[in-house]
Amino acid sequence: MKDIRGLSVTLIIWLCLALPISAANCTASSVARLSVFGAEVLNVSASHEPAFGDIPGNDVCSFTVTITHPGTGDRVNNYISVPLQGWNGRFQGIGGGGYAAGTLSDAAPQTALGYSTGATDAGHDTSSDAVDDASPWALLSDGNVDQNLLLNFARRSLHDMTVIGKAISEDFSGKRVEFSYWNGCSTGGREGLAIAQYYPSDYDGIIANAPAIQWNDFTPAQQWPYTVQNNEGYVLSPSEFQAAVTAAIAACDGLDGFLDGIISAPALCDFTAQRLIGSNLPCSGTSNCTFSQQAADVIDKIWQGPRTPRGDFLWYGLPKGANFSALAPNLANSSEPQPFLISDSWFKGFLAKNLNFSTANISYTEFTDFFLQGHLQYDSIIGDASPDLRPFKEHGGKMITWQGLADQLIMPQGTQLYYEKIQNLDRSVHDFYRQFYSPGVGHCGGGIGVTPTHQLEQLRAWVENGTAPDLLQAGSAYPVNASNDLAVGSNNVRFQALCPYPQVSKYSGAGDPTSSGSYEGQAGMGADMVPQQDDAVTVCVRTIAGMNASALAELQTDHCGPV
Ligand SMILES: [Ca+2]
Repeated sequence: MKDIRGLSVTLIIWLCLALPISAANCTASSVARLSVFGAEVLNVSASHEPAFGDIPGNDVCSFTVTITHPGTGDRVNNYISVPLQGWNGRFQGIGGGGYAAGTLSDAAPQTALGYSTGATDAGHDTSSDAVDDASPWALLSDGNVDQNLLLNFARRSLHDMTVIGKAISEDFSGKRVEFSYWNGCSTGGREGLAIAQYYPSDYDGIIANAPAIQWNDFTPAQQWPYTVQNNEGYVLSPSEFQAAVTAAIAACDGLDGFLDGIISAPALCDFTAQRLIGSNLPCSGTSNCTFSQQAADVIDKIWQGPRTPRGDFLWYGLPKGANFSALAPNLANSSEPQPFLISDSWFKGFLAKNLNFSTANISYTEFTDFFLQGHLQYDSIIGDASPDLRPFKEHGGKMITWQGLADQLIMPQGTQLYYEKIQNLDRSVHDFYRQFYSPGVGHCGGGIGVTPTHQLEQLRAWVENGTAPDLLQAGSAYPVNASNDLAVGSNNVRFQALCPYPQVSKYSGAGDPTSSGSYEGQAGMGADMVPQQDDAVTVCVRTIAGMNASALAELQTDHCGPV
């Protein structure tokens, strides 16, 4: 009898687990276990969304959980979505971009894949305007930074959301979260690394792409092109910028051994704009028809990166080959230089602490002062570059970063420097954290180079099966030697596996570049952005003409040479 009763209980539990959750269960009362240490839950609401994100069949229950940290007056919204059917037992935290702590639109494609998802607004707006501009929330009053909302944005809200997201996933489904993943790029990449540092047990796997870590270095560095143009009294035209990018690529393309319109060995590229002086430019109206000494000086200062008035290093400049248009935008019918909105907002709100402050008048000396003050005031809040990842490693966490080597917003040199610092503390970093760099690719994508195609799947294989990503599968919608303006649609036509840093991808120099048989690993010069003492590393390349079954098998079984 006892055995039969036990069997019945087992059967009932099994039936409950196997049954899809009814839409009628999608109510706020269906989740009971919401306790967030340090916060108070103000409200929970639930809504059934049969086509979440306008994806047919993406049938989810979406919860909005509003919390506050007592005494602060903040109201933080957490957006959790759980599939009604086919939940895969995995929770995925969704990263943000710019000043938005979460990108809500990124959740729906992931619930369609079976994940439950979570994103937070960290107590301030997540709309597209809020991505570029922190002014609605930066200050409580002039000179008075809202440190609480900054802390929310930096890290606290990420953990709160994760606690809430896991609890709701489990309460609503009646099953436990088996694995959890963070997925983000840019601000989302910074958030992933902040979680690894501050909340090392929150996630089993973290995607931290093009991470906005070293916030107090790269954010002022984003303002450098604007400050240089103002201080030098010279506004570069789009044709001058483009001439510099085109000439740099032409000069340094072949240093990696393969003329493909991509600089894959940026550390070897010593091209300067001085070589362009006197060359012809496309011109119209009042724009210059000849490349001037002044234009060359301004571009070389931007490439060099921010320096103190006496020339001391502050941070890296834009990689050669990266587009200038993001950090040095041009407005039609304007003869004034324009700032990058995110860094300009940081200078006004958090450094000058005055939304009416004119950043156009910042001298080189004042720039250095702001740079150093930023470190002093905010490194402990939003530096996010502690290299000590031992607790994350001991938790068993695995992490992958990829970044474009032509990133036009966040200097990949900083990301590599961070990896070097981790490695200096822990020589086994490769066992739990790997970085991959995509030549010819911009910030979180864009450009003619290859970008990863199966990053989350490869991270899952590492976390759940112990299959480490010796190569990261990647693809490009552009054929070899395509120009940026060549429209080829959104489907990938070329595939290549990226090697983990500090190994690099390099063409062997012979044969058809669209045939995998033409490629082999060989020794060559490193493409690290930060020059190393010994720059000779073993490199490997596998370019696959089509992502067919045999190509995938090759990617999954092949290995790069030793570091
Ligand atoms: Ca090349």
